Amino acid sequence: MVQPTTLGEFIVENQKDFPFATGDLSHLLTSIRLAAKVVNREINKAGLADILGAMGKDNVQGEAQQKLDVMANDTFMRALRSMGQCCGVASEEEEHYISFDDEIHQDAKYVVLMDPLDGSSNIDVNVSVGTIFSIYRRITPEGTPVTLEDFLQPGDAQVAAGYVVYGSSTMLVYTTGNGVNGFTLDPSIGVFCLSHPDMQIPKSGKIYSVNEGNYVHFPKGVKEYIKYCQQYDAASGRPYTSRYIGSLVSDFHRNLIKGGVYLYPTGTMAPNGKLRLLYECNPLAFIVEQAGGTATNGKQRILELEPSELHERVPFFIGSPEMVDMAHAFLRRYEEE
Ligand code: P6P
Repeated sequence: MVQPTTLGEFIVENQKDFPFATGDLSHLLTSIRLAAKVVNREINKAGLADILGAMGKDNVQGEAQQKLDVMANDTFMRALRSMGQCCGVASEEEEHYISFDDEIHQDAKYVVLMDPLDGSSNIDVNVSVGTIFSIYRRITPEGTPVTLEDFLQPGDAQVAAGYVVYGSSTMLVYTTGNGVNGFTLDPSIGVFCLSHPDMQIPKSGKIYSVNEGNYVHFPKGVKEYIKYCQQYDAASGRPYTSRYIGSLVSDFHRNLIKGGVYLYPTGTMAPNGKLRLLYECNPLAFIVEQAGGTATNGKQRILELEPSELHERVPFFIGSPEMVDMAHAFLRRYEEE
C-alpha cells in the first residue's frame, strides 16, 4: 500500500516553491495543524463533556457565544502563541486584535486572522462546523508591536489561507498561492493525510446554497436568480438542488468538490450581509480562486476589497464561476429595484 503524504511532509515539500522561505510559514502552518487536531478531539466528544451549549454571553458580533467557540479560540490562540512565527491574531471571538508583545513574537513576520469555530449554532445538534484562517505578512516593521494596519490588508495580500471542516471526517484544506490541497485526518494515527490533491471547483454545478428564509428581504436580482435556479429547463439541468447546512465551511466545501454557488446577499435584515470580510470571505475567496472559482460581493472581487474595520461584513457570492456569473447577471439586470 502506498504510504500517503502527510500534511507535515507536504508543508516541507511545498516550502521549496518559495526560494526565500525560512521555514517560518511552515512552522506556522504546523501550529495550526496541531490546534485543529485538539479542536477536533473536543468537538468529537462534545456531547459527553460539559462543553455543549452557550456561554451565557454574546461575542463582539452580538451572537450567543458557544462554549466550544471559546474552547476553539483559546486552543488556536495558545498554539499560535507557542510558536515564534506569529506576532498577532485577530479572531471573530475577540473585539480587538491580540498582539503577542514579547520580544520573540514582535520579531515575527506573520499575522493570523481566524474564525475559530464557524457555524457554532449547529454544534449542539451534531451538524458539521469549521475553522477558517488567513495569514498575512505584517506591514509594520519587525521588532515592533503589531498595529491594526497589519490586519486591515486586502485579501490579495494573503500569504496563505485555509479551513478545517469537522464533519463525517475531519479535513484541512489550504492554499499558499500554488493551488489547493485537502488533507483528511486519520484518527487511528492522528495524522492529516493528503486525500484531495490539486482541488479544482467545477466550472458549473447544480447546487445553490442560500437561506431562503430571508427571501423577502433579498434584493430583486437575488430573488430572480433564486427563481431561475428553481425553474425547469432540461438543457441547463434546472431546477437546481437547494442545499444549505447553515455552516459556511460545510456549504463551501461541498460546492468546492461538487460545483455550486453559495450566496449570503444583502437584505433589509442584514444591510451589508452577514459574513465577515477578513476571516470568513477573504480566506475562502483565496481558496476558491486558486481552485478556479469566483468570489465577489456582487460587484467586486472579494480579494480586492480594502478593509476598514476588523469585523466588517460584506455580501458574499462564491463558487463555480459560471454560476456566480449568472447570479451577477440577475443582480445587474435588476440592480435599481
Ligand atoms: P443564517 C454561521 O453563523 C454563519 O456565519 C455561517 O457559517 C453560515 O453560512 C451563516 O452564518 C448562516 O447564517 O443567517 O443563514 O443562519
